[in-house]
Amino acid sequence: MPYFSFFFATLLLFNYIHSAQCQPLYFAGGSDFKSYYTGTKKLYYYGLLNYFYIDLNNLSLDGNIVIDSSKWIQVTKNENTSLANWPFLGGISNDNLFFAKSASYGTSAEVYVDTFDTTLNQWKTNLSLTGKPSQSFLDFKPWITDESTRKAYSLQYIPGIVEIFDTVNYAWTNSSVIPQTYQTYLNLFLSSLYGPPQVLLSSGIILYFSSEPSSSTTTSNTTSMDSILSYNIKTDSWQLIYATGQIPSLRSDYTAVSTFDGRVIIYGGTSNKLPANPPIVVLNASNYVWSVPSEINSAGPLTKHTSIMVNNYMITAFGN
Ligand SMILES: *[C@@H]1O[C@H](CO)[C@@H](O)[C@H](O)[C@H]1NC(C)=O
Ligand SMILES: *[C@@H]1O[C@H](CO)[C@@H](O)[C@H](O)[C@H]1NC(C)=O
Ligand SMILES: *[C@@H]1O[C@H](CO)[C@@H](O)[C@H](O)[C@H]1NC(C)=O
Ligand SMILES: *[C@@H]1O[C@H](CO)[C@@H](O)[C@H](O)[C@H]1NC(C)=O
Ligand SMILES: *[C@@H]1O[C@H](CO)[C@@H](O)[C@H](O)[C@H]1NC(C)=O
Ligand SMILES: CC(=O)N[C@H]1CO[C@H](CO)[C@@H](O)[C@@H]1O
Repeated sequence: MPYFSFFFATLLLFNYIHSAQCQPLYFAGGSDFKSYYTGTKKLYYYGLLNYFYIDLNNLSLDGNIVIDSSKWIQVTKNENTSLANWPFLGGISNDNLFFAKSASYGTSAEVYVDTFDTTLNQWKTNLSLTGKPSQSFLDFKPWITDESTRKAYSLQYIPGIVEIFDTVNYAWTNSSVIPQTYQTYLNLFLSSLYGPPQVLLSSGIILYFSSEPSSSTTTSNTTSMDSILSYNIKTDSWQLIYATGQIPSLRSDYTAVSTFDGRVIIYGGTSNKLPANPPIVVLNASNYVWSVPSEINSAGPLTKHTSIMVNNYMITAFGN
């Protein structure tokens, strides 16, 4: 399958600063960095201690390139901005990053949202919001944005709903509750503290991928990624999808991205304390068949990294 090399190129970001820093234990797990590709062709990396971007307007991605920290353009954090672990993209031009934070866990009484406008380089703190998220909103759970409606989605374990934030009107809503019959699977999709890895397909379906339990106290009956929880943002409905083909083993700390031609690439992670093998597996999102591509210039295993699609390239950075 030589076509695959077209879709997969690794952009190595050598990180001189980050490795010298010690992240607080609290935030261990998952990738310390999240990546965002804005409507203005800037690639943002957000970590709790480091926030910068790379301007891709003048950068050719054809071929493996190394971008050292001299090409990182640092963003100044606002002292009053919340340290949200998982920002999300949004705004009219999809060039704003949003930071939703709850003042104390397990209550929605004080959830506030800050935003950074990447075009104006401007922070706005404590936006005025309509509505609020559900009772047990956990602000470190992943978000995914629909760049056509500018709404962002975050799956929450309790009560088993998706919180929806309209990034133009600053309004909270929520999905229907996951049907009782799928509740037993919820553990599997949310057993990784910082998960689940997720993609939004152009059809409006969010796929949530299962993860290996991150602690020994959680057990799962499944050892493969054959079942995929899906939420349709257009019909507000849930479905459990059974995938076939070369089903990958259950893993943790991997990344999932969707390509423009309807495939999902999962990459890296850890399985049973070893590098997940094979490191790259592709899901055809039309028929839900997994396959293992043959790679050219394999990037090898990686875990706790961040990946994002930029045009036809999956750009992976950080991790170990
Ligand atoms: C892109 O490259 C052109 C020509 O080299 C230069 O004039 C321009 O300032 C660059 N833009 C950015 C954003 O670096
Ligand atoms: C942070 O908040 C304080 C108190 O409201 C204010 O004086 C200060 O200007 C704010 N800093 C920034 C960078 O907005
Ligand atoms: C946000 O603003 C509200 C009032 O609009 C205020 O009660 C609350 O304390 C503010 N929160 C933060 C974290 O600044
Ligand atoms: C997992 O296995 C246990 C014990 O074998 C069983 O009680 C439980 O119902 C199973 N869970 C699922 C989701 O199949
Ligand atoms: C994905 O599945 C669809 C529907 O079965 C099929 O038409 C298409 O060829 C498949 N794509 C690849 C790359 O195998
Ligand atoms: C858990 C929760 O907050 N559920 C809410 C979801 O939104 C509907 C209205 O659309 C509310 O009635 C629910 O209470």
